[in-house]
Amino acid sequence: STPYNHKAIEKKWRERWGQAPVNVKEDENGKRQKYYCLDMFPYPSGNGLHVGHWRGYVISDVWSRYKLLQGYYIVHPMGWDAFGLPAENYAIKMGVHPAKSTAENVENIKRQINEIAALYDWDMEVNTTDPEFYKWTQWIFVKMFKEGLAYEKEFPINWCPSCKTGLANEEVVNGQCERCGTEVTKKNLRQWMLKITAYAERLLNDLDKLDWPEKVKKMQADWIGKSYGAEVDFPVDGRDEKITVYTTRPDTLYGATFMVLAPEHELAASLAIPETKDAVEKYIYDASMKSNVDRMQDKEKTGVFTGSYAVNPLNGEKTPIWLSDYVLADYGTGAIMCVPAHDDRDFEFAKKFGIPIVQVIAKDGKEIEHMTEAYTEANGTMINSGEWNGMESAVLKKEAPHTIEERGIGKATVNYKLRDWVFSRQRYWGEPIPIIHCPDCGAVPVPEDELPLTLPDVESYEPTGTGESPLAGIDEWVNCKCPVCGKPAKRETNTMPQWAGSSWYFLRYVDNHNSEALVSREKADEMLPVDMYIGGVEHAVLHLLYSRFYTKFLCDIGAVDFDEPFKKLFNQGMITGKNGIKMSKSKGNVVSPDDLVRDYGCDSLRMYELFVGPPELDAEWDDRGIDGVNRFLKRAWNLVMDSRDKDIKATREMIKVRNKMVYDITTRLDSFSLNTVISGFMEHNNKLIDIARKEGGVDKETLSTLAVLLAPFAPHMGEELWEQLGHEGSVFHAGWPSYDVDAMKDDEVEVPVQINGKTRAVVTVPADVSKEDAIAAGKAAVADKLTGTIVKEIYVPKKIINIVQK
Ligand code: ANZ
Ligand code: ZN
Repeated sequence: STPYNHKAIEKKWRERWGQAPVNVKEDENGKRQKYYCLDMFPYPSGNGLHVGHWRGYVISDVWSRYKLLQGYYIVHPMGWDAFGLPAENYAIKMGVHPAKSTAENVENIKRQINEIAALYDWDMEVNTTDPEFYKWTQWIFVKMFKEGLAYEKEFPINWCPSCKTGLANEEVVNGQCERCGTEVTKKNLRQWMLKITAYAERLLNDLDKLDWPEKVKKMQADWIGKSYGAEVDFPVDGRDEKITVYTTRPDTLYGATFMVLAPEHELAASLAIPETKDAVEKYIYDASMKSNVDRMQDKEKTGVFTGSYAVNPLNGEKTPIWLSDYVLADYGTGAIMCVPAHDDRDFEFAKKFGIPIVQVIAKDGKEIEHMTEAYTEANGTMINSGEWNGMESAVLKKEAPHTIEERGIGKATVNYKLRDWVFSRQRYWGEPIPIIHCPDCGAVPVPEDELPLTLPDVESYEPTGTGESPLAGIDEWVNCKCPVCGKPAKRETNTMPQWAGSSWYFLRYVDNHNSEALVSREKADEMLPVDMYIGGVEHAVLHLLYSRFYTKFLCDIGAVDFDEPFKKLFNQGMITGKNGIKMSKSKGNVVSPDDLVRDYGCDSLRMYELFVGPPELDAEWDDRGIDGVNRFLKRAWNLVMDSRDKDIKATREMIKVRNKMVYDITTRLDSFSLNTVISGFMEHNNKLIDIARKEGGVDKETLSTLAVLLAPFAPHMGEELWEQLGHEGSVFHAGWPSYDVDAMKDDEVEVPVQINGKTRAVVTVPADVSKEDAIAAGKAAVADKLTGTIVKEIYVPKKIINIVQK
């Protein structure tokens, strides 16, 4: 029969699908329910796709086609996250307008993505740099401004000296710029901020609603970082001011032997006395040059004594006030009470500067004689703590905030680690922030009906490094009229961060040409929210948190009526080059899909992308493995082609393998164990080949079932086999097969059990039972008659069990 010819088959089906798409909203059973399967949309870089990029797209397409076969209508769009640095850097180097290079890259990558044969609906395409798209990115900003959620603030922010732009906290990874890896510094700049902290509690609580990997939920919960504690007021000795500290451990108040203020604390400089003035001022200046991450890292503690004292409000003792950069200005109150006996950082600081250490919690009530490290557990009995002595610290930890409130020396608090989002960038290639600065009216939003505020052309894309974007150099753009009072005013020249468009793009796909609304209610009701989101884990606290925030905001202003964007999330691992090294052009280890598609076909590459390893883990790429997958497809092809015209009647064994195969593929697919789906196919296919050898072929229903099961993975092959087996229409309308658990059971046989040649009992065992198991079953059935010494045990498969005893 004809050998498997991937080129001919794949070409044929691409053309057919072009004429009669398989993803239909309605079929003979009526309207289909929607299923929205979303990929994290790519950045259209000039480097093109490698086999690593294929992985996520293949996973999402397999899932979409599986849902299609289950009877859903699939919403499966694709688009471009195209603002950002790479296009801008290219413009700086080559002098090509980012819009032009972006358009070229989009065209190229689109062609490459189409090689995957995924079900994308290109009518839904969006591009974040399209003014018709970013009109709505700007509209959301204006709405946030009107709700008081977008505001201006001047403070020292994270600054990348290489990208010459400010960064959000989420973009600083291990002290380095998430984009370029340069050490992040600080810069005092006027910023646009988004008040994501207003949503902290909801962002935390609603994690419970989500069918997401626990790991990602935990990362978000930790990033939001809710803690309970207290703010306690310490009067400054001999002055009118008081210092409010934030503590999660008010139970340790009696152990507070000193205080530390962040160098930026408003009282910091004024607490100096003449003898300490110079040292204090120098310390404050030095700290202003360091980044938060540097300050938090486990380096040797530095600090300076101010010369002033505060009074512990519980025991009236005087505690020295220090400055140190391990206390952050923008967390809590920027001032802490230090309990060296029970906090590692305070312990280290006290040791270094010779400050007394007073233990207040004792395990088993015993005080430690020589403390070599802080006792950081919150369990034990209170000591050295006045009226609290003898209490269980765990109990006190809960009660202390309220006690403090009752005594009027502070208040119970809830605190979050989450900070407001630094939302302005001093770069060219981004959405202009639609704000006008008027000398009389202040910051005024661009009227909604004048959006989009388009990004003007500039002569130099080069970041200025002055803290202003290149837009600041275009006078005719900057100078404008105040929309409120009509007086001369100036445009905001900062642009939005890379994340602005990606925080809501998934809403726009379903109504991408709407000029009246971000998305119409009808379209939103019909197709949103996202049922399954597939992408890399690296966005856990960036994009995935920002999108949840945007969706909640849009829900609050009535633009959509759900407040979580992604019901289910799957994070695929990375495909790496040899030795686990990330694939990249600069490392020279990129494997292009083109040759593999040419030599083995799209179907083989799709299946091999899944076969390389558990989809949630990183996997090392090895070209050679694709051969095995290709061989499997050839064997499946030959099996079907050899049996197809023979009209074989189904045997019990064929029915058993068929049901077991449906069961294995379905349950493994449902649990996203995609690599074992592929090995399952190989295994069952081999069984069918063995049966075909014995029986002259395999029945048509079993072969048809194989074609349907294969279709999500190898769609061309699935369609072709389905047609070769004589079926009308697309395999994707065949319905996903079901299985019968009873039919999967092994056959059983009744076997007589003999002792010394005489039948004493009959046992029922699986037809393919092992010798050991058969004899064990036989012996159990005649146990009361086995009185002698057993000298021989015989099992003739399916016929007889014979025990010889003396
Ligand atoms: C006294 C104390 C005793 C503390 C003890 C801890 C252990 P989380 O859980 O992360 O919120 N802290 C407060 N503000 C700070 C700032 N701006 N910079 C650096 N550290 C700060 O941590 C809260 C604890 O971190 C607070 O509780 C405070 O130290 C410190 F045995 O107060 B604790
Ligand atoms: Zn004005």
